[in-house]
Formats: sequence, structure tokens, C-alpha cells
Amino acid sequence: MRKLFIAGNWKMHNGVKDTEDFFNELFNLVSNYEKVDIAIAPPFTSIPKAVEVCRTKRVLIGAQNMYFEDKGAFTGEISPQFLKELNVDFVILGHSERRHIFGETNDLIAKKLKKALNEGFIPILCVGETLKEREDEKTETVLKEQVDSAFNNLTPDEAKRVIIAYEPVWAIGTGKTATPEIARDAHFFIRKRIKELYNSIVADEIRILYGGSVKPENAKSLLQVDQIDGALIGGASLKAQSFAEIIKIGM
Ligand code: G2H
Repeated sequence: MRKLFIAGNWKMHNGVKDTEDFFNELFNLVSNYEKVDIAIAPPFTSIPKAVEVCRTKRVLIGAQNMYFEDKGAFTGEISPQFLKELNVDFVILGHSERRHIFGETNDLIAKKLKKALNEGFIPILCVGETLKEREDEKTETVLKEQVDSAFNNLTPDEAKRVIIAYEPVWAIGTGKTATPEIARDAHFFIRKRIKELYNSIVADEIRILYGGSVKPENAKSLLQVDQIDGALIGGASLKAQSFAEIIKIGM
């Protein structure tokens, strides 16, 4: 049985003060959420505040990116060791904004994924096709390339620890959501590919989240799909009220 994973990706939103206010409000709105894993990835500078206010709560705090080296002349990058100092639990890798705005390649993402696993983080690996790729009927080709590259160098035990987020690029921040059928087909394809690369034990254990304009109004129909093990939520995770509503749907 895969436990539901409800994660917020705040992107470049919510500074330190907003972070404190968010969690105070969230814990007033939700309690007894044992059945779901809750996770938030604030901007780097808000991570210490998030860790502090969640100290006695069962909420995973993550980073939105990480470099694959521990130190060196890499201006603007963040070392996994710095994240460990902050007690970060997970790290989002290969988000489509990293791939498409900042030019991250499958090779770079694979190196980061291996490093994140070596350092004991839960990696959330994002994959997904653009609108053009979907229209050109290349969705499965793109997903296969992204998955194969990321898992190329991972043992079955490492592979099981990865959480995959299927985020169709055309549904990100656009208000367009994949229908539950589109998401189910993509999740099914990804899980089938993991089974081909490893075995059915790994494929059955690995959690695959859906991301792309998830909000309280559409969360129920997505989360009840058997292939969907949770959600990676951007816009609707910024306010405690809407994030709490989605958590309650998962409870
Ligand atoms: C996709 C998602 C969070 P949003 O990027 O990763 O954002 O829910 O705003 O589409």
C-alpha cells in the first residue's frame, strides 16, 4: 500500500514571515493527518524557519533544487551538505522550470538524483512533456527518455526511494489540469517502465505524484485514481487554506 504524499512547491514565493504565518494557520486547520505524508519545499532562505516551526510536527521540509557537488566554484548553487545542516528531508529535482527556464539536462538531473540518494534525501524527480511534444504524440518517448536517464545509474534499493512527479508542462501554472484519464495513462506508463527497468516490487512501491494546476476543486478526482499516489502542488500550496483543503481530501 503506497501512502499518499501531498507536497507543496512554493517556487519563488513565501519569504520568512509568510512561511511562519502559513504553518501557524495550517496547524490550526489540520490535525491527525497520519494517513498522508505532508511536505513543503519553501525557497532556500525560508527553509530554516519552516524547519523551526515544524519541529514537533510530522511535516517534511524540502529544497526545490540542489547541486551534485559538495563544494567549489559554483556561484549561486546550493550544496547538499548545506541542506543537511538545515535538516532538509527531501529535494525536488528536474522540475520543468529548471529544465526549460534554466536549461537543466537529463544528464545533469541524473547526477543530482544519484547525489541526493547518496546523501539520504528523498528525491522528488519531476518528469513531463511539453504541449508540442504531446501534440506530436511524443509523450511516451519523452517520459521514457527522462525516466531512463534518471534511473540509469540507480540500484533497485535506490530506485524505490525516489518519488516521481508527473507534471505535464502544459498544465503547470496555466490553470489547465490533465484529466484523471490523461494522468492515469501517464502514471501507468511510467510505472510500467520502472517495472521493465527493475521489477514489479520496485514498480509497486515507487510513488508517482501528479503535478500541474492541482487545486481543491480538482484534487478529489485526481487523488482517487489508483495510479496517483499524491500531488505536487504549486499555486494552491501557497495559502494554508487551500493546501489544507487538499490535505483533507487525502485524509
Ligand atoms: C507544477 C506545480 C508544482 P502549479 O509546477 O510543481 O505548480 O500547481 O502551480 O501548476
